[in-house]
Amino acid sequence: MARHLITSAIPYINGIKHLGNLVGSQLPADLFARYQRGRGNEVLFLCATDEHGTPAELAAAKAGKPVEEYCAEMHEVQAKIAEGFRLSFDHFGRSSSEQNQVLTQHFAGKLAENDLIREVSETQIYSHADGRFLPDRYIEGTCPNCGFESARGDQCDNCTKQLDPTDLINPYSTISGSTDLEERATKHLYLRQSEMRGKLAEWIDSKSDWPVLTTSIAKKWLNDGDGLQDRGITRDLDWGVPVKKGEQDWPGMEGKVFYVWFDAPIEYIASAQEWVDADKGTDWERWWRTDKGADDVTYTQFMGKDNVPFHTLSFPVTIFGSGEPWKLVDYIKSFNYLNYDGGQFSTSRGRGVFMDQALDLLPADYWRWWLLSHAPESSDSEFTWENFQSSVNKDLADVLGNFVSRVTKFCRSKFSEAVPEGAEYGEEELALINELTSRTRAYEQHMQDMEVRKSAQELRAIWAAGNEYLQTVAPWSTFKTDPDKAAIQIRLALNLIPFYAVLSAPFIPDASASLLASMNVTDTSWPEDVAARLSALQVGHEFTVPEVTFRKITDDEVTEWQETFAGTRD
Ligand code: B3M
Ligand code: ZN
Repeated sequence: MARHLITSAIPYINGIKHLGNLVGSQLPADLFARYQRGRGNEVLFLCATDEHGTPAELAAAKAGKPVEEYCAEMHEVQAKIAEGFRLSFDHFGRSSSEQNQVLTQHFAGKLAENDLIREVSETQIYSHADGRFLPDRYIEGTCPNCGFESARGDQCDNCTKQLDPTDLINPYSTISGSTDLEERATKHLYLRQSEMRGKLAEWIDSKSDWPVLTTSIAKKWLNDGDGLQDRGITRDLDWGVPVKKGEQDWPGMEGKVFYVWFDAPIEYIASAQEWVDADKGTDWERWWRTDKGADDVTYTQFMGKDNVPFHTLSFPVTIFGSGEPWKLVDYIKSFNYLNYDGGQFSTSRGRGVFMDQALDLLPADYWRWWLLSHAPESSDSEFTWENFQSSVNKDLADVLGNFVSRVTKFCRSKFSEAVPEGAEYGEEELALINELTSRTRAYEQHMQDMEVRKSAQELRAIWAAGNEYLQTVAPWSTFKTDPDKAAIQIRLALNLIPFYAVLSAPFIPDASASLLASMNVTDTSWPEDVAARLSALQVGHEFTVPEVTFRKITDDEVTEWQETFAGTRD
């Protein structure tokens, strides 16, 4: 049995995420986790909320709440929505946990011991209007790399370059908008990333099987003259992990916290500790320490492309630099952006569909199917309501849903709600079984390779093959002249339903469970032997005709939803 450690980028705590965020990390990670569990492998699937830094402070201030309280509430909100989308995390942790605090301070201590941290006296931006230092996201300005005019203090959204606030041209405070800023002296810790250039390059070069999107971004920043500059890892904020060297105080660093991007990836590890402390598991080191059993773990990370530099450069520096046997990522699956109807999703302008709103409109499976089958893998992709309507109506309602409904209703009306008696499968049946065997093997390969769109295409073809078979053999006509033969055709078609349910479970888990329940089937094991599975339902096996599996989306709904989500949410 293989062992898979799977993490999704941990979403910021400030507000509810949109569908573009979902499809860029959590959802494909869930697909892969469900698939690996389906294959009988051992899986630890972790996520968390990313609770530190200025975004959290700003959002709490806007909500008029103390930041601890705001984070605790928003964590519950995000956890509930994740459950609504059936994201099957083994644990959904919090980067503000005690476990992460201790571990973050531990890593900082090790890095200091290994001479990978230096103290720097530097100038930082002080805002007269706001009466405070302005760290990263409290400042915006023009990107020195690409000229983008609203680059944030820590990263340019346009070219993904990691920045320091003082790099920005024409900076202004995002709190007050003031440009009355002054550079003042203060002391900070820097991670000596540049020391690791050789080691990182060697590591990235050894990953020839990684998606080009991942390695091209990593190599770009690695080879770019200043892409791997030493990075400030402390901030003048109240909210965050207090700067310490292991358990010891760090002279001169009083009142400072670690930068959010330093502690956030460490939460991947801390989340496993939280999982044990919550009594959901027993041994987290077995997943994370190569000296304690994690050497046979395959670790896969899922994230949007803007997060790639932090996972291919900064976090590996923390891991390598600790000199301790932590499990290093084996595969990074990254995604481009999903756009919304001719533009970008915008959290601030409420443009596009947010996770809570989506679930108010339709059940999770509808969204899961569309998002995964249109995952922005090789390029950015776009959500439009027409495209969503057409995918749902064709793939889910016409192909899968209609197949199930026709077969079960026909059986009930001509035979009974049980598998009818009949002779052996004939040529047409065996041909379909052959086709499905080879398609299932192709599907498995795509799922294993995390080729999300190709997997969806193959699954759709598997559903369609059943429909085509039904269309060709036409049991409703056969029945008039040869009821025995119609019984065979229906028996195979009935067997296809639980087979489809098991194969489709990673994409549409709720529909899968309800199809299995209607078919009275409890065997959810993977169909290694397709032929055997397609004759598993015995003559006389009872079922009930399922409720409508997927309904169609109407033109009126499309019109209404287009208006509703054009950008008004406050
Ligand atoms: N919270 C950014 C994001 O949600 C950031 C990811 C952290 S992964 C350690 O896209
Ligand atoms: Zn830029």
